[in-house]
Amino acid sequence: MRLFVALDLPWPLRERLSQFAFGLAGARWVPPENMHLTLRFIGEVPNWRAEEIDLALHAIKARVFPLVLTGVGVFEKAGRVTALWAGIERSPQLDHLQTKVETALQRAGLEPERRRFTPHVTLARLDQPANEKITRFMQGNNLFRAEAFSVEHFTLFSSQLGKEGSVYTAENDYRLS
Ligand code: 3AM
Repeated sequence: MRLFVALDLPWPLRERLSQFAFGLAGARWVPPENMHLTLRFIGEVPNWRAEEIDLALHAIKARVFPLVLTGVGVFEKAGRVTALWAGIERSPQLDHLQTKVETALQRAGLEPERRRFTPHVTLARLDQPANEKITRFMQGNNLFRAEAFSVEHFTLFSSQLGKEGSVYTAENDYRLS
């Protein structure tokens, strides 16, 4: 199974995020049902390891906390824009939860994640040099700020590549208290 741990987003927020989509040739906009905030990408694991991961995630104790999406940005690689995303307001509680997830996964036998946690919600994937349309997207939406929502659980998702793109399935939810 190909797995990742993420936060679900409330539907009204997904609908608001889907309004960012605009005509940008070559951009693959994330459909609302696939929107999420990745806490940790895990990758392909055998079923027995997935069960250990599930147990480790169950053992996490953390508090419900509010989260605000704000601003937009891009990821770039080798001079090409690879993703457009909505940003997250700095949240020590989110960092705390992410650290707990990372610790739990290492306890379940995974190698440490070396990349820094850069919380975001991917809006579109693409692969093109920066251009005027992308600059306008950034400038036009940099004041974006959504209403806070309450993070009450986190989720272990599996991901399958279908004909129409990735299909994510919530394998389990882990409640915060
Ligand atoms: O939260 P986002 O959409 O940025 O890009 C994938 C997605 O991130 C990322 O995991 C999330 C759920 O699929 N992802 C996919 N393959 C990856 C890899 N090999 C990866 N992240 C790191 N390494």
